[in-house]
Amino acid sequence: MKEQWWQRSVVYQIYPKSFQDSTGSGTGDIPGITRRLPYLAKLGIDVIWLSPVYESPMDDNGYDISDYRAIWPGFGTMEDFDEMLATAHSLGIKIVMDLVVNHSSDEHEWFKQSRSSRDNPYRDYYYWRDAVDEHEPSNMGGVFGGSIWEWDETTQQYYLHCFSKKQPDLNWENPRVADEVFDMMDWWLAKGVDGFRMDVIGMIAKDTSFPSGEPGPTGYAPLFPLIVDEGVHPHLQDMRRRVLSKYDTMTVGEVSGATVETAKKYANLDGSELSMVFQFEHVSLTGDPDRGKWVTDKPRLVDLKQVFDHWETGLDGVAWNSLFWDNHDQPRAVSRWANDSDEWRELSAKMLATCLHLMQGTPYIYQGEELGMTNYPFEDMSLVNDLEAHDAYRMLTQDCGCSHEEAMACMREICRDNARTPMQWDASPKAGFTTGEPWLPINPNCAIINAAAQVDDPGSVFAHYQGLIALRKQSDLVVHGHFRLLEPWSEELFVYERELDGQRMLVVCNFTDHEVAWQVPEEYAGAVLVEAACNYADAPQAGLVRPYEAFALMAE
Ligand code: ISL
Repeated sequence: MKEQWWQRSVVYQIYPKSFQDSTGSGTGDIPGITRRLPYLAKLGIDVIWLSPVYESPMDDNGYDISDYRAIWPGFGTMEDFDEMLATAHSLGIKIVMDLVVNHSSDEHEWFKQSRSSRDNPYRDYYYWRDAVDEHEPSNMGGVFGGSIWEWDETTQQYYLHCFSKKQPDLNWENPRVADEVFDMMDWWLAKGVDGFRMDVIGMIAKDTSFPSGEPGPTGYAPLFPLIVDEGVHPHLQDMRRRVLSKYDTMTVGEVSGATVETAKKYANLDGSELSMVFQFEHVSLTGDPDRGKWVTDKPRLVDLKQVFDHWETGLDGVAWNSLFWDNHDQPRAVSRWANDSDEWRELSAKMLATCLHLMQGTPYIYQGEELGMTNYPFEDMSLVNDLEAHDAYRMLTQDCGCSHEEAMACMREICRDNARTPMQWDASPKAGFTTGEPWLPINPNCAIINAAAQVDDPGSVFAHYQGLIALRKQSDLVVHGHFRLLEPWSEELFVYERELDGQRMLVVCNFTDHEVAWQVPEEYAGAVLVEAACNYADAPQAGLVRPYEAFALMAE
């Protein structure tokens, strides 16, 4: 099968509100991104995934779009966008836009029309239902808490919103919705963007009988039975035929409930739907039926390895996966998966990078991850912005009986704002992010963790990422090699092999802060050390793996 460019690429995700402010507003913007493109070129990444920059009332930081063909003025203008795209292309960097079409904003013209009367031509762009016995049509709860139904006084019906009530779900059963979306995608692709990351695309098909379920402690039933996975694929195949087939794109489907089996449809290498899936099984290993993801437990390494093994071997040669620890919805990788103490932060951040970047799939770096940025020490909710976190705090303290301290411990471990604090460019009090008041607090550790201190330091986390990115570009084994998990039962080591045409690579990562006795298998005697993968300055030691050590060996 012919290699696609996105199989050899490394993606860098930009969350525009938090990347670089160029005006002093306290919020990042597009000219700020353009200014920092040389930094990304130096890192060596190939593609930017740009979180939404469209016109939006910003209820969910841009994941609520009120005009798909305009830029939110806080981020700049369409001219700023065009300049960013042209500059990125001149540096050899592609830009993939976020496409949020499971829902729009309630301030989108379509929804304004839709809610104006029952016989408006836009009525069926959304899901409207009558009350049942003066109650909501079903009892499912939304992703951000509360009901999925919102009552509309004017037309005396409920509308569906799986996320906030300002994010009404688009009705993909109406063919006009697909027509509008495909036209809009065509418009951006003709402009020169290189593809789309498709927000919750796995949710666009619903069981429109709108079933009810067994309610949990919040009084609402889980949402997932509403989603009809089989219903999504015809839409994506249609999208491929009508739009994507005209361009050479990278398309990424965010499908939180994807399984290895469904991913073979979403991301088949036959190119019938999308380039790759972005799924969450490895970041969903903790949680609680009542509290959802809001727990402080750490995932078990054995479980993590099992999930990676399943995906790596399950998709090999058939479909393509995304590799990530972090994104704008997840806590910071080094805090969540490794060790953000002063003693171990750098070493363990590099270990995580090696572990992920040498697997099969397209690696994603979330802004600041390449510096080893950490979670934020939130003490109370006053500095937390995210709407999901505020709902969760209410649920934890009111429905689940948690104390304030317990709820805040969950926030510090899990909440999305950990990832959204501003990018740490330098050691100044505002981290070089803004000259104004930042929209979210800047982590005080910017005095130590910042780009200026790392970009020219060959021993930095940044340099480690640089090395891994460069390695992928010149190694067929890293891109295409078959994966084999070793030591599946070790609670301490993540060890795997890649193999391609007789060439083999062994990757060894210690996920603990202590030495682990372990012998490199004999067939690697005389193998060559892969420098870019190693995080200690000196060679690995015989018979043991040092704390948070990562190394790789290549054998013919
Ligand atoms: O963060 C989550 C809730 O704990 C995820 O379940 C998340 O909501 C889900 O992955 C979908 O995320 C995407 O769509 C949301 C938006 O808020 C997220 O930022 C986006 O990544 C609604 O558009």
